[in-house]
Amino acid sequence: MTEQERRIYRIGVIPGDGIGPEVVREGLKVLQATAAHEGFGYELVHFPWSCAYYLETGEVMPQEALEDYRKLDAILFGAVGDPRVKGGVPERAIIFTLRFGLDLYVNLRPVVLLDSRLCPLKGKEPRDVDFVVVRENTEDAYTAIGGQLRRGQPGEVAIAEMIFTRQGVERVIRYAFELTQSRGKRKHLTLVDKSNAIGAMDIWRRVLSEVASDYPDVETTAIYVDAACLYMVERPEIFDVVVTTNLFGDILTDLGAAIQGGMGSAASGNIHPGQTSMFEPIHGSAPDIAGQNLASPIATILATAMLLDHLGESEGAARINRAVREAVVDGRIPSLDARSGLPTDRQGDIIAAAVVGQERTMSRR
Ligand code: GGG
Repeated sequence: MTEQERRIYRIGVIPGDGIGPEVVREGLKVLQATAAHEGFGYELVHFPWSCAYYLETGEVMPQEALEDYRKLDAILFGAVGDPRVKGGVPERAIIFTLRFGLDLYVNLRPVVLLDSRLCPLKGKEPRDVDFVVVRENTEDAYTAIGGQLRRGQPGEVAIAEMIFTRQGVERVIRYAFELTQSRGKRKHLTLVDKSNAIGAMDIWRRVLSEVASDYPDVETTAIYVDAACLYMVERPEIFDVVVTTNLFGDILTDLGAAIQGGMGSAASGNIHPGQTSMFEPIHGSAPDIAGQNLASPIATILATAMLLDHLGESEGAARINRAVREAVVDGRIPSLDARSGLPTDRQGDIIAAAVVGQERTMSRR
């Protein structure tokens, strides 16, 4: 193979705070093993943005960083948050700047139970918890339209507007339809909203039914978010693809993480199809266990698989997903939280070895 024929990707890396650097290290270890096996190359571009950087310099992430990101194929992000910095500051400066600045309008969050022992729901098997949430990622109450009046006074007023644009709703619904078709499972798309109480949300139902005529093979249902919470616990098997608003998607996917085995298992992609996109575990920086080699790197490793899928390296992505599934099912990875008894770096070693087919030679700690 000539150098020109070789696929070479530029991947940005933002480890962030707390357990972020530890879990990202393992994601990169698995990336390296997968690249060697699949025959693609990559260049890593490291960024220091974090609360630690903020405490040192007074800035979390410069706006100009967006220009650097546009030259990349994808970004792997760990986590931000530090007890010394007010909550919301690093999230807005890094995560929201990336999502809004790069117009990453899809937040893709698979909810997949790998083994029944990880599920807190009685009698549920992997076939019952296997769906994906498509969360709109650039609108809703996250646009910071609103404000505060008489802050801190008895007559204080706080306003946060929920913004839904026709273009924003339609593009994410179309993405969800395409995904439902390509998954080839039940071809069922569920819209989650609260249009009975919040009248403006009926834009979601109207756009869903208009766009549905372009996808006659996809069956659709629309349910309210309160019912969605109930069904996710009582009968998660009804879901195939879920499309929802930014705020509801944020909340629902933490519930999704819980039913698939915990926050250490939940990966996500912040995606603009065909453009630089960002992949991250949905968990935060967990400062209480940071630096102790205790955190589960599995969510970050699965986010790395999503990143490869986005780059078109679907075989490499599938290898990682298979390696994780097998290691969880046969107990080499006993759980997906900090109580697994298996150090973070050993878990990365196990998955990296499994990706290249050496899993049977790896010994338990
Ligand atoms: N990877 C997602 C992420 O870092 N989210 C930020 C967050 O949840 N911060 C609060 C925290 O770390 O507790």
